[in-house]
Amino acid sequence: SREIVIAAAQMGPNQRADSRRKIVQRMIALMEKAARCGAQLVVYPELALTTFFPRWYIKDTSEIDSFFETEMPGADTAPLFTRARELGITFSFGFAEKTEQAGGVHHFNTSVLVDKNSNIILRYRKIHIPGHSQYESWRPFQHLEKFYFKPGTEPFSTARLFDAEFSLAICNDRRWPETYREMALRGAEIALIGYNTPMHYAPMPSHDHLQSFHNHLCMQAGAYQNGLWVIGVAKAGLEEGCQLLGQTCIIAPTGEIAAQASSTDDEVILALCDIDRVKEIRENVFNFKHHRRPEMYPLLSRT
Ligand code: ING
Repeated sequence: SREIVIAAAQMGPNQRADSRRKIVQRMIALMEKAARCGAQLVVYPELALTTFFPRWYIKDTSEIDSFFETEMPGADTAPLFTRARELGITFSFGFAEKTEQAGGVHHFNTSVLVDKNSNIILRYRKIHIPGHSQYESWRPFQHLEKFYFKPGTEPFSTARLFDAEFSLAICNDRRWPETYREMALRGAEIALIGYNTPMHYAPMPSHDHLQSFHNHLCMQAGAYQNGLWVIGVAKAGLEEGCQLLGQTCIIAPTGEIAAQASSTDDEVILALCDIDRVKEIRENVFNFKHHRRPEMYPLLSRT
């Protein structure tokens, strides 16, 4: 069977003053711990290299740019790629990406999957950008992802690693059922999803106590309804005064939580993932070919 030891490397808070170098050192320590435990793949959170800066309205463009990577790997991230090569570890992490494309400069909320030879075999740019695009004074903190990031222009895609099909998603993507269905219809077997989720959701404070329930509800449902392994990895803890949800987890295609973090700090959790278990779902209850009726869902992919 196709068994892979997958580690989720939950990260505690990245404070605004934390240097890339210091954060990358923490990521390397997590990778070394995971490697000691037999991990073959290490999954990090969304925006792993910086604090969650969309919580502020920053006007100064040079300060904004200080949160973005213009090359991957760059000087600050090269040590992570080097250490991974030495350990023979594949990994995935999220970061703010500034790129020159088609004559323009674009800013994306990006994640990559890197093989053990430091090749970036999959690059994903966040499709579902939550929050708002203008400063809103009523909020205790902002969620200005629509101000800082351009939505991804490529659909979800897959890459092959360890004889299995991987797909990437980021944070808010995990709340949308379309994310998992599109991935599964494209043959994905494992979804790697980093997130930065505040415990306080300003537009609906009465839902604050539901943040961890909704976090697992979405990913467990996505896993079960599409026969996917889902690795959900948090940046957690009190980050610049904002409490971020932890609850990092590795979810089997049955929807069961196979491993879960129990802190809101840097923490490695692992599971021995038998990828062939996706068949338990894909060849039975959610056998798309035999049971799915796309002709009866005409509105589902209508723009
Ligand atoms: N953060 C949050 C998320 O989707 C959010 C935004 C929080 C939306 C709570 C709805 C409810 O987890 C990011 N970065 O998408």
